[in-house]
Amino acid sequence: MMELLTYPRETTSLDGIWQAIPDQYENFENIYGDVVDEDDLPTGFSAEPIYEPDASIENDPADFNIYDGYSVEIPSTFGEEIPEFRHYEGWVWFARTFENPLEADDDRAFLRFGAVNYKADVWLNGEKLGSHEGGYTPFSFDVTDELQEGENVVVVRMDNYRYEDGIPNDATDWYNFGGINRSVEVVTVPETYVRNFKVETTLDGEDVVVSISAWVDGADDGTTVDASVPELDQELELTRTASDEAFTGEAVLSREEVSLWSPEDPRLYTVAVTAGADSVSDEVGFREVEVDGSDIFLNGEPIWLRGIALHEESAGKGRALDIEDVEERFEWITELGCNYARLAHYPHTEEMARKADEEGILLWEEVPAYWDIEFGDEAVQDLYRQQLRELIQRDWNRASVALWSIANETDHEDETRNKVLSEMVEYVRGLDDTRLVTAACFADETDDGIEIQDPLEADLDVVGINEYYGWYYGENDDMQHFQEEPDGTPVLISETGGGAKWGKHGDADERWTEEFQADIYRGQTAAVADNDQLSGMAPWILFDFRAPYRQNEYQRGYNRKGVLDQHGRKKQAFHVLRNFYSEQRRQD
Ligand code: GCB
Repeated sequence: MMELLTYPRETTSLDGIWQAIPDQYENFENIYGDVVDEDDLPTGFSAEPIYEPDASIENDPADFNIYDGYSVEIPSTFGEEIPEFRHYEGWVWFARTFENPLEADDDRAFLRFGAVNYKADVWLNGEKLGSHEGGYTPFSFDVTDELQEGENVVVVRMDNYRYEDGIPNDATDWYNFGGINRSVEVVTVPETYVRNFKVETTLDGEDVVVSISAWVDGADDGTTVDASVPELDQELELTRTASDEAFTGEAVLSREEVSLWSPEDPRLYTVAVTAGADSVSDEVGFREVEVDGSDIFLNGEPIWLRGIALHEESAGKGRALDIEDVEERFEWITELGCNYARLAHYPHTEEMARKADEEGILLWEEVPAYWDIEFGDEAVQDLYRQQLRELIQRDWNRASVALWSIANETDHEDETRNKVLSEMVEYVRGLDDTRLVTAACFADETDDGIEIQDPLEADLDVVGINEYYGWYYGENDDMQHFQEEPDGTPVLISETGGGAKWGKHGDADERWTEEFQADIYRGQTAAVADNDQLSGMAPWILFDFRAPYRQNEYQRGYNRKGVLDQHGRKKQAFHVLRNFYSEQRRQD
């Protein structure tokens, strides 16, 4: 299944006020569940029109009336919108009406959700469109046949239970923010339309080879598909050899005429693709990222990644970031002197990658295969591939995205995990082999020092190591004992750090003080600076985030490892890291 590319299109937004009703006892299933039987409906309900109280029933109490729910703004995190449901996990029904946006009879229409955490069942005018599992990636339904003249009603049953066989599973060190967390829109397209396209850049000596692939639905033998890069005077016809394949073409440019995308010069070009009456365009940077020996290269030059990790969260808004939140995050990242950020532990809003493209920040993007996933379960493997696919097909035109991370802290002594992760690496490469595949792994302590013993190293382009020397174990500067392998796989420190309560001061050996945390950063940065196998770091983490596991007197529901607190107030470690990065920059 190819993800529908919607961003470069004009769409009809269904953001705004929706009605929402929590359904803790799962009462509503009778209406919209698989068995819709009028006789089974609780008193006060009728199936048509949806959820309207039955006027023929005297004193109809209409205990649940979708037109009389809580009014919530979409996108949003449900528990943040309705404070009395702040910690609720379970079913919530959402509904709204909208006018049919179709303009011509032969247009097709899709209903697209940016993300619903965690499961969504969707109906349009009483017809079930389908279901989706996975809280962080987009999905869409073809609604051409279900749309009716005039008013339409869309109903979503959101389910934010945590599941043992989910991805993530039921235990995470982040908050379970349920809701329609990202935008909803109706996308209308002509009968023949570009479902998605992919732009890939490779450097060959002085040549910059730009390959474009376009997936066109409804194409026949007579359909012509063209691509252009107007600023570079490029126009090419894309062709295909079989009807189930993508249309492809290649432009060979010279390095002199193209400004390659980089953190120093994040140049974007408009790339347009036309298929019959349909035309889409996007802003795309041309660049090449690869590894050679123990180094990561951008456009043929080695690069050291000065990063920071972050969750997708904003105080009082949960996971539903707006554009001001996105901008604020990049202001902090830039102020730290970063050229790189790890978007942990799941796909963040696509606005993050778009902003990173503009700002010149390389990204690590990740799916939430976190801790104890049921890797042996085939349905879980399908869900795993689905989430990888939905992320990759959403962001594969973002120059900023350099690394696809397939997992975080999974057990490398588990044979099933080793086999499945190895398969996932190949799956990712099959979708996109122009980026680096990575995972956040553990290093092991051996008689020789600290080493990577995870067999996945052999499959990955880059190994991430999560280590907490100076916090959970060991000394701040223990990473100096990390054993370099000559020409070994490049390693990024994907996590390191410690907790501090903003404003708590004391000695550097007093846990939870800013001084204690700053000292960890001093030790860690000194230990990693001179190791040839290390290609960068992304300490844990930019700002404090909600975490139900963390309940001591300094935490009270927050993981306090941020170099900022949840309100954006700086701790001392912020300055230590910024100074280290400015020193690194001088050496570059
Ligand atoms: C980790 C996890 C991260 C946690 C962090 C911590 O290794 O990957 O999700 O929040 O440690 O604070 O312990």
